[in-house]
Amino acid sequence: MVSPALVLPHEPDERWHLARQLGVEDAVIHPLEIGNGRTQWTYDDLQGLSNWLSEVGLNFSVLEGSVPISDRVRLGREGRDADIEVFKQFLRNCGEVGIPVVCYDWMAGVRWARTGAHVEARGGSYVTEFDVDKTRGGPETLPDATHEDLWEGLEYFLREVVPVAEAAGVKLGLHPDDPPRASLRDVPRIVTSVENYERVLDIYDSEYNGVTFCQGNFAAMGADVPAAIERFGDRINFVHFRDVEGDADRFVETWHDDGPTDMLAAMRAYERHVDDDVVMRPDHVPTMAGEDNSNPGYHTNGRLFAIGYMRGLREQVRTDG
Ligand SMILES: [Mn+2]
Repeated sequence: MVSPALVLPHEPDERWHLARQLGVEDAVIHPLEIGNGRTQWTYDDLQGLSNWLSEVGLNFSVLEGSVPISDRVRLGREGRDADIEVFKQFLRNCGEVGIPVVCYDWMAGVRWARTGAHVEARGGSYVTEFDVDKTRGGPETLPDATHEDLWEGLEYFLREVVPVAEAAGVKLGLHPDDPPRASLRDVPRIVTSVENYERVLDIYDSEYNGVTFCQGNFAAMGADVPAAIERFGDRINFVHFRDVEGDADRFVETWHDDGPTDMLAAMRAYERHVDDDVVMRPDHVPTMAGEDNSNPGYHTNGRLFAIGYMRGLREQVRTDG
């Protein structure tokens, strides 16, 4: 059984109340900046936000933005131990506040990438696209990074931090590289296939070393989505519900009810194989009429639609038994 959740701002506004009106109780906090240019959470920030959320009946269920992992940690470079200590203290703080899941990623240098954000979809709504032929240039800050650097960095990181996560009671969910390509703009990537996830899970065998199942990325990998959900099962700690049309070279995002993946079969797989306390949020929704597309994928109306659709799918799965 999975619960629909929403990305909410880290300060209260009407979206907190829209969530409650939709019957959503689980908040996913995903800011890129906490305020005044700061990007790192203190214990007081986290506790204050948790108190604020609980006042309106929301759980602080997942933290996925401003998670302190540096590229020197990801690439195993000089100085990583000091940065890993920062992450360990961050995990302990999350545990003290009672945040059960932290979502992180292993994308060095180039973050999630799209080559277009004004692709027309149903009724003149906008979705994003990726086309590898439209990507240009490499970042200047990552000379000579290799796949092996990333693997070694991730292995070292997980051996250091998973015991701390276990002690703190905070589960980790590794988000796929988006798009899931072996390299992007000359920077290597490793979180790009079901097989590579198996390797990640084997590095440290613990439910605290888990997956953020960002469904659209698994679709872009060419994976059988329901089969992958069953395969990872109780190692899935968080879900991003979305779909794409295409593959890792070229895709467009779709409305949740209008993509190629069998979303009912996916929901059935989550209900059967994933732990009860896992939350699922809509990811990358279409921009709808009246919205300015200044933050593609993250406007409000498409999320309201997605939550209704997710709840309907879940009800169908439960009715089918
Ligand atoms: Mn995602």
